Amino acid sequence: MLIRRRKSWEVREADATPESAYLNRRALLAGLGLGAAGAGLAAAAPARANVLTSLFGKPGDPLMRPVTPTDDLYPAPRNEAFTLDRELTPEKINATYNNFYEFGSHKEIWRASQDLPVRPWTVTIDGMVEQERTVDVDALIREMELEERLYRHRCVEAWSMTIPWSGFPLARLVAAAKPLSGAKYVRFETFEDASIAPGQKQSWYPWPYVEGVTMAEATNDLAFIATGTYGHSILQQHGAPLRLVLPWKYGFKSIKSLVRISFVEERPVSFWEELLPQEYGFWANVNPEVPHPRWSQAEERILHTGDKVPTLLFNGYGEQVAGLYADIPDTRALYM
Ligand SMILES: Nc1nc2c(c(=O)[nH]1)N[C@H]1C(S)=C(S)[C@@H](COP(=O)(O)O)O[C@H]1N2
Ligand SMILES: [Mo]
Repeated sequence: MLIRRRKSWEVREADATPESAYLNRRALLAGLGLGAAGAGLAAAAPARANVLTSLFGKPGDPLMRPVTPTDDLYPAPRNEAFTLDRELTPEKINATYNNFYEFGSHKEIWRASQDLPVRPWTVTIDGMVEQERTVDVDALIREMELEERLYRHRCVEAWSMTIPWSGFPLARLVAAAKPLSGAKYVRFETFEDASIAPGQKQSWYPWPYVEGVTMAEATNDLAFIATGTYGHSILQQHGAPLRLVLPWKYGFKSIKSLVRISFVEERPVSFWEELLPQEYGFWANVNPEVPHPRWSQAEERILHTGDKVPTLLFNGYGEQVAGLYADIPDTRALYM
C-alpha cells in the first residue's frame, strides 16, 4: 500500500504557502473557467519565494519536493477502474532511475532536476481552440478533479515500472480547451531553459522536447495528465508540475514538465522522431513483435525485481485502446 502520512521532519505547516495568497488567487480566477491569460500569472507571483524555499524533505533526499499551493489535494481518491495485478515499484527506486534528458543523458538525474523551479508555473493552451490562454498550474489542477490511477510504464529500453499517478484525464483538459473542428492532433512541449537544465546546452538535441498524439488518442480514457505520484505532488524528476502519461505507448511519449499544449492540424514531429526517425516512430505503441532496430521488445525487465517478463501488446491495455487503431489492423504498423 501507499505511504501517505507526512513525517514530522517533512514540513512545518507555517512553511506552506499562506492561505491568504491562495484564496486571493482563487477569488481572481473565480468565474473565469480555466483562468484568463495574465490573471493567473499575476496572482501567483506573491507566493513564489515562499513556495520555492519550502520543501518536503532535505537536499540530498531523492524524494525531496517543493511545497505547492495544491498539496491539500493529495492523496487523491483512487479510481478502482485502474488497478493492477503487479506490485507497485517502490517509490525510491522509481525516483532514482529516470529519463529526463534535459538534466542529463543518464539515469541519475534526480539531483539535477531538483533545481527546476516548479512554481509559479503556467501552461499555454493554444492553436486551434476557441480562445488561446495561459493558465496558472494550480488553478488548472484545482479546476480538474484529481484521482489516483495505478499504471504500468514500459520504457522503449525494455525495462518497466508500476506507478501510482495522481492527476486527471487529458480528455477533461481537451474539453475545457474547446478545440475547433479542424484540430487533428495535440502537440505537447516541455520547458526550455539551458540555465536550469544542463542537458539543453547539448545543441545536437532538438530542444525543446516535443510530443504529439491524435485527438482520438488524447480523448481516450487512459490518456492522463499526472500532477502527483505516490499520494503527493509529483517530484521534479518525474516531470513536475504537469506530465503526460500514456501507458499503452513507450515511455518516451509521456512528456514531462509541460509548458504548452497546442491543438494543431499537422502531425507533430516528436523529439525522438526528429533525432532518430528510423528508431522512434510517431505511434510508439508497445508491441512485443516489433523489435527496436538494436534490441528485442519481446520481454521487459521489471525494474525493482530484475525479473524478465513477456511484454504485452499495447502494454496490456488493448481492451481500452485497440479500437483507436481499428482502421490499421496490422498492429506492427503502429510502432512507426
Ligand atoms: N521532457 C522529457 N520528457 C520525458 C523524457 C525526457 O527526457 N524529457 N524521457 C521520457 C522517457 S524515455 C521515459 S521512459 C519517461 C521516464 O519517466 P520517469 O523518469 O518519471 O519514470 O519520461 C519520458 N518523458
Ligand atoms: Mo523511455
